[in-house]
Amino acid sequence: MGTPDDVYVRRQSALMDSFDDQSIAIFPTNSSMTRSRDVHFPFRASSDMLYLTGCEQEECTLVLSKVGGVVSSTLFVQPNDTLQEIWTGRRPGIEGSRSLPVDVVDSNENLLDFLNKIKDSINSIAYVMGERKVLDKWVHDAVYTETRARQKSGVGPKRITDPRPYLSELRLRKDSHELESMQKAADIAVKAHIEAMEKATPDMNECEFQGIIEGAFLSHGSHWSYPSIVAGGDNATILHYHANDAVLKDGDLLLIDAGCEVDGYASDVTRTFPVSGHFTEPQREIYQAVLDAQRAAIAACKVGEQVTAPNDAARRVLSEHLIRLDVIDESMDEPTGPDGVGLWFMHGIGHWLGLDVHDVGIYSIDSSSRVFEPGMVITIEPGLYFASWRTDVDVPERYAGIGVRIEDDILITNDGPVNLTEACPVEIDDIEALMNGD
Ligand SMILES: [Mn+2]
Repeated sequence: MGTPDDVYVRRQSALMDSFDDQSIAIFPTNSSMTRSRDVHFPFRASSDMLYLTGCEQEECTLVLSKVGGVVSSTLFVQPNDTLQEIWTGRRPGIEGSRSLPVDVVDSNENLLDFLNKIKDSINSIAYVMGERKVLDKWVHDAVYTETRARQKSGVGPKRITDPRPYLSELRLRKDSHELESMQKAADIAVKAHIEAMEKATPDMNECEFQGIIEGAFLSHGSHWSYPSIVAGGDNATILHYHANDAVLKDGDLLLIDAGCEVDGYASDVTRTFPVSGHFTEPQREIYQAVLDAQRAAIAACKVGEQVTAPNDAARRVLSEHLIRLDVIDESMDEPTGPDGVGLWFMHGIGHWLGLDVHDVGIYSIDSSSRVFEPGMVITIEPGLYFASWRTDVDVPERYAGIGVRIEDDILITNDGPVNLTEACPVEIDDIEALMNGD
């Protein structure tokens, strides 16, 4: 990872600026999870740990403290254990972790001793209860147990605070190092989607496309950042479709929503294209509506603009198209509302993107929309879905079985929106040209 140590140290200090003096913040990384019996899910360190230290190890805990205005950091890691390492792989251990951007590296065995030693000198603990049992107990006891010393002198922590709102605000605005990783993740995802378009033919199974996409991720040293959605025909109208096992027919559209991860940072891209290489007229009409809506939404991703602006812009454009296409009645009160556009575009316009695919950060402050600031990254992903099997509403015959979503990753800058995934073809002509080798 190309992030210099001082950047991590600055992030640690910025976080501790949120807390009073004489406080600590404790961040255990994720626990390794069992899939079944002896098999574990692939480990992925918690995003907060990656953000604050870049440490990808299992079973470690970061303790940040601020006493007398001085911020210090201690990282507790798994010590070396030859017998364990023969089975599960080499561990950096304490020596091998000294290059990490913290003041002190210590063994997990010493974590509770360390905490007990500093306990009486602190007033508050920032920690997310429930993250790790042994820490839950220590934090609870440290704050609530009335020792004799405490009864006499009142020493020790009195408050548990939630560090997440503060950390979320920091993580929401990406620095140049984070953006470098995000651009790499975007570039790999673009390559994967292009490869899927190039190799598409009717009669392929959705799983074959999943293989192409995820194979491209792996061969570029990456892996998916969320399970890929590979949905042909009517399946594209299921928003979180994961079966990925149907055979595509000539004339079907294929929706692929797939992104990958670099240094923990996610990309999130959706493209919809005809497996035959040619859009039919009805597919063109719906696709162009979604594309125009996406363009309008991206244009609204400007510094100082409310974060609700892209959604409003997309719904306005979709309503114009759907009125023209006779899907929505022109005379209705609220064509952009739930009984108009909302019947066919039922999800949000997008979400923050970063170390998490649905990244941290609130969208409104004091119940009004927050505004875009430089360094924020948001996905813009309008869609239209005409599920032929829907019975709650009359699905227009002409569009039954068509599901289209187009999604790109947009960085907010002072010079306007920057599309990190722009290199992925999106215009009808460009997609058809690519698929037909023109
Ligand atoms: Mn998304």
